[in-house]
Amino acid sequence: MKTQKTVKFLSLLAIASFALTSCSDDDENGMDMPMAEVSTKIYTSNNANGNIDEIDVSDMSNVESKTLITASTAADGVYYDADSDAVFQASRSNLSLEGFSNVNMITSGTTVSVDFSGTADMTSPREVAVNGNFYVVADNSDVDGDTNTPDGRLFIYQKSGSNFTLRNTITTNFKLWGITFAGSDLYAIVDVTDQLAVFNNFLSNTTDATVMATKTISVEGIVRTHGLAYDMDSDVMVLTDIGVASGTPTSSSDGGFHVISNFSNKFNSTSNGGTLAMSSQVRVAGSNTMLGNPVDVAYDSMTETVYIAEAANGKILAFNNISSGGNLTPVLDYNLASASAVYLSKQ
Ligand SMILES: [Ca+2]
Ligand SMILES: [Ca+2]
Ligand SMILES: [Ca+2]
Repeated sequence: MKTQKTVKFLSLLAIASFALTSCSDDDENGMDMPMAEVSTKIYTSNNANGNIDEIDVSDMSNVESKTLITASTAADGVYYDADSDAVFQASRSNLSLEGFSNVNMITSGTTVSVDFSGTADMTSPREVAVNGNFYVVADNSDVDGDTNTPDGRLFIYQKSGSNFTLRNTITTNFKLWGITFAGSDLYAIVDVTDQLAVFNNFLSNTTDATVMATKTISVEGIVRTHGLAYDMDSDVMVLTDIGVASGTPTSSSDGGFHVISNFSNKFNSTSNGGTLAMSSQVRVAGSNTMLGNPVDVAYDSMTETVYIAEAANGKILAFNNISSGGNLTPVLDYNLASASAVYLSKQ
């Protein structure tokens, strides 16, 4: 990613330099550029109206946002590709991937038409994880017609031009929700449990098949995990805990999230079927947090900020100063009914 950003920055510099120097190609004054500021944006999807919000959190004291009006009425699993300036989500009303171009140019409230589309293969799409041109969607519908046996499907799409083509489908022997790539490995939370699974070299599974996770561990202190975010540069994993999903008076304030630093080492040293101890984690939860059902998460390692899609309370939340955990008050409280997914993009 860093290489891509550098290439993009250099090409922008080249364009700006060309514009400034006009026809003169030996003028070095084009390098007299202002320092590029880091722009931090959050992209969200939701199950209330299916629209996509872009929230500019570069300056947390002056947050700006815009809404792209989509034809979908419910969506999950959002992703932004900075190189093509396109945003993608898994439509739960159309049961397919959909993408929208020229995001930077679109003004808030614009009704957008689908520029990238896939076939409607899915039943209940949730999180999206991207690796190159491969877009993996977790589907949490029952596979075998018996809701008493846990299972799920991972739909592997390949993006080519404006189309997503279904390459193959992997069936899991557990219920799915959040998924994310760490290099070639795919991490998946085991829904309705406190467990985290990994599939090593996930995309090497090129045919329709049932595939067992390479390793599954329990995460102490979590009731029911749902969303996850992994940052490779800092080696930090963040897992959400939705507690009780619904039906009790505390279900909208019983959530939290866990931050696991030095994650690779801790995961590798936990045996298959073993438990990663609470003492190796930091937990954020409590009455100040507004965490009830945190269904998805993104992590900014540069500012050590955690972004949460909070479904029960209808919000996008952000937390910083997370190192000691506890009952933190969010630094961002952005209303988004039935928030389902959040994605971080820094440029
Ligand atoms: Ca089943
Ligand atoms: Ca809850
Ligand atoms: Ca996400």
